[in-house]
Amino acid sequence: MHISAELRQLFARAKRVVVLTGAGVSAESGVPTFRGGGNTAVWKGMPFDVISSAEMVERDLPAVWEWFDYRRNFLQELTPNPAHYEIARWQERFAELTLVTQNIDGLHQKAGSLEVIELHGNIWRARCTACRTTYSMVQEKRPDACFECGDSLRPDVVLFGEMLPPGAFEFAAVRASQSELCFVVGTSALVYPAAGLPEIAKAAGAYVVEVNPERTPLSSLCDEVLTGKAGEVLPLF
Ligand code: BV8
Ligand code: ZN
Repeated sequence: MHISAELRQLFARAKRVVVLTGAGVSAESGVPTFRGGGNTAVWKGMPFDVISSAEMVERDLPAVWEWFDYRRNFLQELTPNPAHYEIARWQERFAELTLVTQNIDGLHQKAGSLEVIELHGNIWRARCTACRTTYSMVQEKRPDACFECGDSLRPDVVLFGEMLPPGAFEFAAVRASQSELCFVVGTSALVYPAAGLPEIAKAAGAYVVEVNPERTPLSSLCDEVLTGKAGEVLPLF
């Protein structure tokens, strides 16, 4: 895999950089990806986009908690990989780095990234279904019901068919429209509106770079495709 001289020069002088990550950036930490690579996260025979859907919260909230409790347990032992640490270091390298992730695993924060825009929420937080009060599950168990209003709690994660956290995508879109350089790392670019961000960056004149062992629907739009694993490619910068 070759990094062009043009990209190296741009990387050296860029001020406004956007990084969009997906499940692939956590793959080398041992987190299963959703698509491709054969280890799709099917659980109890239910494909993830069935159980991670808004209507499952209505239909069977205990099953949704079972699914997310299982994944949190699995994630408990995992640690960031070189890709997460490299992206955390980029906060010092650029005047304005915007990290936008579709991941809910919290590994970017564990690696030291600050102000992470989590478009799909975070698996370590529970949220009240009624008043949206949130409760951290990093150190403690979630309460049985909301302390504020008594209603039931759900994972603070954006499920299929649900709106993204208010303002998250809009803020990310503004940063993408102002960016000079946009890295798209470890995403199959199938889920919207997240997958629309690189298109916004491209339309604004940013140089768009994809880091992925496989090609995606985004590859043809990119200025440069670095074919490889994030944990191996990002430390080359
Ligand atoms: C919304 C949280 C609107 C839960 C997730 C038809 C057409 C277009 C759109 C739609 C449609 N039908 C429905 C929609 C909308 C839908 C959508 O886009 N569906 C897609 C699937 C067609 N979107 C939504 O529902 C969103 N909400 O649109 O609301 C709305 C408007 C008004 C009123 C109400 C609502 C909400 C989407 C969020 C859903 N939640 N996750 C959970 O995690 O369980 S999405 C889920 O997919 C994950 O969050 C994940 O982040 C996301 C994207 O997946 P990726 O991150 O890309 O991961 P994936 O496994 O797919 O790919 C991994 C990649 O890594 C691969 O390319 C692989 O090659 C690469 N890789 C592997 N190893 C490595 C690597 N790369 C680098 N290094 C490696 N080592
Ligand atoms: Zn409440």
